[in-house]
Amino acid sequence: MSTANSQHYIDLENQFGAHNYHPLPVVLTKGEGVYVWDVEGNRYFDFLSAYSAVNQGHCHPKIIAALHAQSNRITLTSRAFHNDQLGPFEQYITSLLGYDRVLPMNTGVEGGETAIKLARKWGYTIKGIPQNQAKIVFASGNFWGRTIAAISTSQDPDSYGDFGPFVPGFEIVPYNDLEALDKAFQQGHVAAFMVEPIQGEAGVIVPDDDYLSGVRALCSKYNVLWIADEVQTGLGRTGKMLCTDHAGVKPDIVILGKALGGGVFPVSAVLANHEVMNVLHPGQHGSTFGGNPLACAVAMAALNVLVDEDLPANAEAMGQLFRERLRSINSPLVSTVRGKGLLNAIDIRPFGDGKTAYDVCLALKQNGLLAKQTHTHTIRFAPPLTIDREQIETAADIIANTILTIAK
Ligand code: IF1
Repeated sequence: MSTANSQHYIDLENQFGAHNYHPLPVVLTKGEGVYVWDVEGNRYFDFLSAYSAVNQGHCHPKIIAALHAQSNRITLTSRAFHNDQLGPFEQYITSLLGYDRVLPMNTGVEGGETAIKLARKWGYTIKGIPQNQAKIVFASGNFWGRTIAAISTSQDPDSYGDFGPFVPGFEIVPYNDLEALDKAFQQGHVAAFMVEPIQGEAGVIVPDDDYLSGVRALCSKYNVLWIADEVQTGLGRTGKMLCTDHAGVKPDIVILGKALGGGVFPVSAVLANHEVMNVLHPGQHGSTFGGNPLACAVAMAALNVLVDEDLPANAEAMGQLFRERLRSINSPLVSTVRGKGLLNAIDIRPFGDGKTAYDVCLALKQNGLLAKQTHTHTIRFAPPLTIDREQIETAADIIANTILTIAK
């Protein structure tokens, strides 16, 4: 356990770190499964899972074992040379998810940038779009990271404010609106449509049941690549291995990140079939750490855990139970409950003297559960997918009791 108290660590961050976050006032020092502990020894349910990067639970023994074993052999070779982990990882993930090829990167946003480069190059060299006229369509409310390209598609002033000028060739259509998408595609020169199957940061926005199949049909009709950003929704989070599996449709490009690294290492990946992936030739894309042997060993263990423990199915079952419990909370504070699998959220009506979802999160922390608000009135609940029935019921009780007492 740490020797100093929480305030000591918070003061250090305030004095020496950039203030680009406003964390909940808790200092974590240990994680195991669905639980984390602060430096005072208090235990909490982790209902954020590092924004769905800890789907397999904190410090999963099989993932830690893979990390240790590989770290004692070789950790980084660069792609200037081959290594004995990359090929097996590529074979495993492409066969598991049903694509011909994979391009490994590190962070989710690098996955997004990679997908956009692939789509643009495919647009020029295969679809025949005139040079520098390729358009990529995004959905309003999207969030795919913090790079200049990623904030160029954002409608959130906190994301894009004072960071211009922005990347050209991006268009925005309303989310969950097939008519608007059809119209955008009719303008021509569209290389791709990039969209989250469920919008995470926007507040766990679940589209209509026919939206994803409609996206698939329109992209096929207009010869537009469908890029599914599954960085947050993928790898079991919504009750299927990929969120698009709920609709039984296959995007042309899938972006994975977060839980691909098993909560211990940054690993992202872009999957596509030959026609798309083969537009890239040596020297046209890459990254120092992309596909490093340590990342590949950890990612194979992370995927193995999802499959061996059937975590997508557990997420589906525990998610249904969780939403039922949340919907039974009889409180004027809760306006909506929504989600799929173990990606859920509730909207909190302002209460007391202007209190919001953040105040509910503070109270939840006092009661032993860590969660994060998004956009003032929404609280996202995303525990590790390893959570069991007893744990999800205990956590739901904590949430219910907190909400029922906070407004008194
Ligand atoms: C932060 C949000 C979540 C993502 C989707 C790509 C990325 C993300 C759908 C980029 C990243 C993270 C970023 C992190 C907090 C978190 C987040 F609140 F910012 F929006 F999850 F909702 N696609 N999301 O959600 O992946 O480059 O971060 O590995 O920036 O504060 P990354």
